[in-house]
Amino acid sequence: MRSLPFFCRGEVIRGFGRGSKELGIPTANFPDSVVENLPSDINTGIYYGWACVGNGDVHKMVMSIGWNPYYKNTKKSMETHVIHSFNEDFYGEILSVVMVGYIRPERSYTSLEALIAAINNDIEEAKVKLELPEHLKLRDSNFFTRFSSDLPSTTASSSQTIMNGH
Ligand code: ADP
Ligand code: RBF
Ligand code: MG
Repeated sequence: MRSLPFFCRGEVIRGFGRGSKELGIPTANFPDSVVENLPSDINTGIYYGWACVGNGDVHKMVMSIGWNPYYKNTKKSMETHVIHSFNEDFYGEILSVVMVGYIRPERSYTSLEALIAAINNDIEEAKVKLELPEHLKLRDSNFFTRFSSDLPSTTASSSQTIMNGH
């Protein structure tokens, strides 16, 4: 996938309200505008990378892009599970992410337990892979440090365009 690493950011919106929190794995959903702007070589499936909420710390993340075959969604979604415990929800905040690697395609599982186990495997894989020096470098990129709600939005979005041009 030529487009990796892929940098993007957007507002955290309400998802399907299916309560992935009940699975113990909340996912922050991006709006349609972000999903529609994905480059064509970013396939559906599960990715890992770095994420930051507002101007907060940068954490490891896993992301699912697609139609959640287990649930047979009709709408393509892009959902990020940040590997960190937050005290509060952050709907309406700006989530910045860099997708650095691909893990696997989305699958339909025969039980909810099997889906949860697969997601927990993805989280473990992401934790290990992100320790590689080439990935740690992206955590420190100025894509995260140059984003501030104090900056004019043109500055914030032009840094995103520059980063995706590598
Ligand atoms: P929804 O269907 O609205 O996306 P979820 O059950 O997937 O609902 O929960 C997602 C929400 O949980 C996020 O939008 C965010 O506000 C909150 N949240 C709390 N902790 C996390 C986390 N570690 N990763 C992602 N979202 C989290
Ligand atoms: N949904 C699927 O239907 N199949 C999958 O293989 C799948 N893998 C996921 C992997 C990760 C790391 C995450 C965060 C989500 C995944 N999901 C998958 C999406 C999951 O079904 C979704 O987050 C919940 O339904 C809540 O919207
Ligand atoms: Mg969600």
